[in-house]
Amino acid sequence: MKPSLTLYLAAPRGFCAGVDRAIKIVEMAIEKWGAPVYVRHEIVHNKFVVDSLRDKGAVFVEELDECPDDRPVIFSAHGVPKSVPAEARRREMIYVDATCPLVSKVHNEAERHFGQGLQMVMIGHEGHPEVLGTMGQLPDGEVLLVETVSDVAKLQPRDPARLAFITQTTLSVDDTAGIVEALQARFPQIVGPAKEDICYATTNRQAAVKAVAPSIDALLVIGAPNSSNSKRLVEVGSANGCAYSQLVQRASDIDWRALEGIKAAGITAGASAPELLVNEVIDAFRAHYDVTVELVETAREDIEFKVPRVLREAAV
Ligand code: 0CN
Ligand code: SF4
Repeated sequence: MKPSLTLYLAAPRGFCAGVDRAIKIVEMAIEKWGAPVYVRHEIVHNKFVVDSLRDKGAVFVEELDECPDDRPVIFSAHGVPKSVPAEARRREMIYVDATCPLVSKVHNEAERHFGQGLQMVMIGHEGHPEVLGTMGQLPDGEVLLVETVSDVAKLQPRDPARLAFITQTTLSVDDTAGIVEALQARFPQIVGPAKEDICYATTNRQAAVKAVAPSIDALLVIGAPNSSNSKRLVEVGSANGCAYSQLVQRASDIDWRALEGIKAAGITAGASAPELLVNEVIDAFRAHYDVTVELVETAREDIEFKVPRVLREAAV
């Protein structure tokens, strides 16, 4: 007899519109131009996605100088510094930019503020490709990075009265609110978006975790260790009443010993994690427990982003 367990499935979870579009771009580029198609950085932060695209003919590299001039290259969903497409143009390469439109929106905000002579404060995680891409929209020194509330006190802007802020799209909604508050307290004239630049997918997935966290003994977030939005879901779980919140890439990562004796678990997936892996985890639970699945849906999503025109044209 297996012990009984209620499995709460958070919704929305998994693929967002930007990830869906980015993966389609790689697939359609391979169809149009044939293999190999180069991809600068993991198209989205998921090993399973990257491995399956590699099987179809994608070659993943970190930098443009690893790509030949005569093969197409795709830029990942996280965005790239301006210097990258500039270099691709200089080398007369075919490139397709899979930057999520919601990341491009932040790039445009940065440009607009820069055009008005404002220096930028970016809230984000140092070294993350989206942060490198967004900071790389403007000349060096124009974007100051803060990661925490205490970083705000250390800022040394050129002119405290001429500042704007922008954010990474995949941050913790709650932590970011605290940093924005600190910025506004120190720089009352700072210009910014209504709240921050966190995207709908990040916001919705965190809200769904908040809704399930109080009813569960364990939360499993399906996602990769380099996926910012997935890691934030783990933090939201632990901050909202589920002390055992863990990131797992797939079912084989689950520590069943740690789950012994639990009555209820929650499952969610980061924006770059395929539903196939969610189903794999549910099946693994079924092998260990007598499972009842309950859906906890806090929002519906119907956003879709078009692929760039060059890929919508007939294949050559
Ligand atoms: O996991 P992702 O590839 O990226 P981050 O959460 O690390 O930014 O998910 C897609 C998000 C974007 C852009
Ligand atoms: Fe775009 Fe948000 Fe998805 Fe990133 S997580 S690809 S910003 S929709």
